[in-house]
This record gives sequence, C-alpha cells and structure tokens, in this order.
Amino acid sequence: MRLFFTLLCLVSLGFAQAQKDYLNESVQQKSERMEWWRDATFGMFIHWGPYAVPAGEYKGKDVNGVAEWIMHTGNIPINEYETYVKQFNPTQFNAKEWVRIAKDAGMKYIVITSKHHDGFSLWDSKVTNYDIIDDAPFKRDILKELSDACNEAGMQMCFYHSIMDWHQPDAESKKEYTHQNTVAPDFARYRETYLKPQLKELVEKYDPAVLWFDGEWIPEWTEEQGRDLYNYLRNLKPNLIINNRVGKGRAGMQGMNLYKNAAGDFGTPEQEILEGTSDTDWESCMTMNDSWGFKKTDHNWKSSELLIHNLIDIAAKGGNYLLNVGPNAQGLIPVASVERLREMGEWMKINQDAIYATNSTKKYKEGDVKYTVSKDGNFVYAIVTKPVVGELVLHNVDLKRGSKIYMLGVNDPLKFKADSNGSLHIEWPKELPCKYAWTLKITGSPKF
Ligand code: FHN
Repeated sequence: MRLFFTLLCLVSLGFAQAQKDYLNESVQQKSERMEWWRDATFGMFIHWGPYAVPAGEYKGKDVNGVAEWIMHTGNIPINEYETYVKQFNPTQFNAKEWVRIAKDAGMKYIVITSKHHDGFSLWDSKVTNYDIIDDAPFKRDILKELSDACNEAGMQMCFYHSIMDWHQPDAESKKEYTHQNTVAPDFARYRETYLKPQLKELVEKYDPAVLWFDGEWIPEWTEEQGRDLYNYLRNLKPNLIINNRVGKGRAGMQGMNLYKNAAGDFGTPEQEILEGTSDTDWESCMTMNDSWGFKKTDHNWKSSELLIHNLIDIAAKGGNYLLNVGPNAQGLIPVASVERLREMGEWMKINQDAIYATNSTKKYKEGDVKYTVSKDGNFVYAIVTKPVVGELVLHNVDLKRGSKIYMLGVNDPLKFKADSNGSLHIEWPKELPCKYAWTLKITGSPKF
C-alpha cells in the first residue's frame, strides 16, 4: 500500500511539474521566443477547405459575404454541406509550388486553416473522420505535404484553428450557425475530447511555429478557457507562438487587447492597420480581394501598389502583415493573387532590408515617407511612397557626419546637402530601381 501511494505521489508530482505556467513569462523570455516572428514581418494566410467547391454560390445564386461562411450565410444544413466535402478533390494542389510563391513574394511564414468554422480537418486526424483522408476523395494529408514543403524551403509552418465548430454537435448551444435543433450540447466535452486532442495532434505531428485561433467570440468560450488552452499548448511546445484570439481579449476587428494580461502573444487587427505604433506585438491580417475563401465572383482585387504600401505602413508601425490567398477547389492559388505576390516579391528583392528585422520609431511618418530603423540602430530607412520631382527634404533623421546616402537598388550614392537645421536635401535620381516605393538607406538615427 505504501508503495502504491509513493508511486501515485511521484506520478502526480511529475504531472504537476510538467504543467508550467507560461502566462507570466518574462519580457526577455517572450522576446527570445518572438524574435523570428518579429523579424519576419510578412506572412501568407491561406483559407482553404470544402467551401472552395461552392465558391460563394448556392442553388445557382451568389451568396452574400465571404465564401468560407457559405454554410451559415447560405443556411445550408450539415448533410447538404457534406456533399461539398465529397466533391473536395484538389488534384492540382502542389505544396512546393505554394511555398515557392510565398517565398518568392518575400513571405517568411505560412498560416493555413487546419480547421475553419465548418469543422472540416485538412489533415489525417485520429479524432474524427471529418477530414481530408476519411471523408473527402482527395485522400492526401494537406498539412503534412505543406509542412514538409515549408521545412524544405526554410519557411515557418503555422495553423489557423477555429474554436467555433459548426459540425460538432457539442460545440455550440445556440445552433445559430448549424441550424440544428439538438438537445443542449456539452461544450466542455467538445473542448476536452475534441478541440484539445486535435490541437495536440497538430502540435505533435506537424510542429507548427504559430497557432492562430479564431471563432473565439461564441458565448461558450471564455478568457479563462483561453488561458488554460494557452498554457496547455505552451506545455506541449514551449516556444510556440499563439495569437490573442485564444482567449476573449481582442477588441473586435481592431484586434488589440481589451485588457493588459489578455491571453495570447500578439494582437490581430483584421482588414485594417493600426493607426500608429504599439507596445504590443501585432499582425494585420487582410485579404487581397474581399473574401478569405475562394469566391468565383469576387474580383475586387487590391492593386500591387496598395499591397506594397500596406506592407510598408505596417512595418513602419512595427507590425506584421498576414496577407491572404484563397485557393480554388482544384488546388490552385488564383492568378490575380499570384501576379500581385510576384510584384511584391520583385519589390522586396530590392527593399527587403527596410522591412525585415527592423524597428519602428516614434515619428515613423513624414509626408509621403515612412521610416524604419535597423535592429542594430546604425541605419534609418526612409521609404518614399510617392514619386519625387527634383529634391526630397527629410527633417527627421540625424545623419552620421561624413556618411553617404544610398537608394536600395542603386549602386552610386545620392547627391545631397544638409542645411543648418540638419535637414537633408536629397537629389532624386533619374533612374529608379523599382516601382511603387523607393528606400533611402541613411547612416544615422531617427530624430524622434
Ligand atoms: O469568421 C472568420 C473569417 O471567416 C476569417 O477566417 C477571418 C480571418 O481571420 N476571421 C473571422 C472573421 O473575423
């Protein structure tokens, strides 16, 4: 008997020791864990699943809103939505090609929907058959192929995962999304026997760098459950990064924390960019057209110039840019997206030093110029977003005496004069190395 209790104590002690509290880690510890993410600045968001089959159309009519919500906005019963699952066979899917497109665009990480609100799993899950191997004709593990391609290319693999689940009977009481009149569900059972086991699978099988939660707004979910889930996942993988939608702390689409110790590592502005800089890490997620999931009638594409200017604005404010693509039911990223990403990559090849691994500065904007600062503090990057005629005057930079000013992509230094106030009068070059925006590399420091 004594031996039994001794063993029981040892086991429970061991378990207790394993459950470390990561909610109160030091600033230094968080900085070390977040460093690659902060340096990366630019990532690809991928919304993909059976909703790519209807692609925004139901019973011959265009369904209003984003395509990945069609089950709800189209009022589609579960058994009818499952017919799209039976048709989801993206035979042209090529993970290496998707990763190449992202890498060539200058993106450093990919966040793909492992499970969106419709509850369908894009990997071979042992927790359910409602997944790409068991219930769809495709029978290939999409997340494994994409993870392997990311690892091969040095790209960070990350997963979006919805807490809300329109397919699991226990997952929501109001049934406003699944139109099911079933008995009162057991949300705790869904959380403990479905949600958490699936997340454990994802962490242990694919080793994601980030878990990007969503669908946390349902009444069944609480900040307390979010804090528990955050710790649970960090105990599975201590250097995992998790967004602030793991709890209830985000302020709607503005995305930043409503209160100081909200669970999660970064804020998540959606379809918008913060007004200014923030002491909290943040990442703006945005679509290239209007829909996250592929929508055949959505041709409202943002220009490459606007996408590049968004990236510059976000980097100057110290954030990350998570730019979305919605692949179609054949497994192809829309041509309009690929074309814009190619142009962004051309720009990044010349100007990336002003975007990656930079810090923001208090006065990050001066007219049509956005500023970033190199991590070592030696250089100021002045990114000019409008063409200049004649000379450009910069007031916000302390130039290191005797140093030169270069435009990234141009070999020879630019001609300039510093006036008695230290303002720099820079002669604009005739030949420009790229379109849409141009970076001046200045040895010195920001005045503000
Ligand atoms: O409902 C989702 C939506 O489908 C999409 O996934 C966006 C992107 O993060 N998040 C939610 C809307 O806020």
